[in-house]
Amino acid sequence: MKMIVAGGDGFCGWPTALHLSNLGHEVSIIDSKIRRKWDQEIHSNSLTPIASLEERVNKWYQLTGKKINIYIGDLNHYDFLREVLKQTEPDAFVHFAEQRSAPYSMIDREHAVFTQVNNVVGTLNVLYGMKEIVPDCHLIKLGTMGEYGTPNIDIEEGYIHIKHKGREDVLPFPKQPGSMYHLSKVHDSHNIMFACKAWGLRATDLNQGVVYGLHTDETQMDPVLINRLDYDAVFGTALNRFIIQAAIGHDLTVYGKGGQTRGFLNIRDTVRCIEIAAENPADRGEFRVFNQFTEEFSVFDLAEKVKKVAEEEGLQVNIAHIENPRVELEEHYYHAKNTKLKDLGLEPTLLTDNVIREILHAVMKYKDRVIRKNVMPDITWN
Ligand code: NAD
Ligand code: USQ
Repeated sequence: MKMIVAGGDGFCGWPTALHLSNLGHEVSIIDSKIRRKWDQEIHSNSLTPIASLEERVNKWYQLTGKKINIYIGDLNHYDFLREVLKQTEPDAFVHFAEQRSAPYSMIDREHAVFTQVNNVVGTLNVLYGMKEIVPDCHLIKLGTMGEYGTPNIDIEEGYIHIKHKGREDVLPFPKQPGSMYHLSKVHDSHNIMFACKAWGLRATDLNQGVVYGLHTDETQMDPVLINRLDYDAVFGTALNRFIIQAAIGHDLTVYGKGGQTRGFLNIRDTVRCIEIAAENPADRGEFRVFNQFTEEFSVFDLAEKVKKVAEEEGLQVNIAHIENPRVELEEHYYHAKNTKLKDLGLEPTLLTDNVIREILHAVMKYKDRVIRKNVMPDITWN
């Protein structure tokens, strides 16, 4: 298949581009490289030293003989996007290219507006580009489990069967997102659903949980292919942050009570989920939603798991309940369905002690790169 991976220089996109290329697909990356500029803006860095995108794809070619094309540009620039679609004529468009940090979107009005314009307009351009140039292309869009929030009922995969005043229907599951970033994903979902209905496009919205880990089989092939790994309070996410905090002797930063429960998955499963979605495309006119996570954990449970493994490795670890910078429930019901990807063949990588140990060992190599002042959160929701 001919595939575009938009956001292919990022944490999920880079390993996905390699994985799809390794499977024999013809991969083209679109990325504006803006993620690297956000590191400069917030004076932070990837824990791992990452090569330039050009060096990365050259090394991949040297190692495998497989060519990944790169198109440097912004999805918000429609003329650029049209040109790429015309040149590549993709069968699938994998869309990771958004501003994905909740704290970044909550810095101030400018960052909220930027996040929503970047994400919503970028996705709208992809929809119009597909309609105009490649109407049969399958859009595989990264959404988030955070679109649903934490309702006091089970979370279904995209749609819920409702009986109301003697009538019934299958309707989109209610959305209660928890940040300006998560809201942008809800807006995207609505726009994609409408485009599928109105223009007969085909789309899969992957409501992904929090991704942890770092390596995949492909990124491990050479140090130049290493993935980025975020640890700071703006872009770092719960489990990866805790492992890195344990490595540098920092208290594990559980926000508030720590009963916040979310869906999680290993980056190795992210790349496999994209493969599965691509090989089983949605029908024309279908807006399909998969919940892309493998296990549910509360943040306090995760901190305890990390503490146990790190102590077995001879590290001293303290769990701190710090004041929660976010507005969110710290104790709540959480149970979400995630059967659709498993029905299509996903075999989950579970979070065993050994998986945590492997990530910890990988992280220890680079722990001196951590800028400690970036670990504690300073962006608040209110
Ligand atoms: P990332 O920030 O590491 O990568 C995103 C990439 O997209 C970056 O390389 C950036 O330069 C690029 N980009 C952003 N806006 C762009 C634009 N307008 N035009 C072109 N390129 C642009 O993020 P990630 O962690 O790889 O996340 C990828 C996607 O997966 C996001 O949509 C995110 O919402 C979703 N997701 C991530 C996680 C997670 O835990 N990392 C969990 C659920 C969903
Ligand atoms: N948390 C802590 N301590 C930390 C960091 C986070 O207790 O040091 C808590 C947060 O308060 C929150 C939970 O952990 O309750 C998850 O936070 P996170 O920063 O790990 O993840 P989140 O902000 O939700 O965002 C990440 C990605 C985003 C993706 C989302 C999936 O950055 O792109 O959409 O995970 S989900 O959480 O399912 O919405």
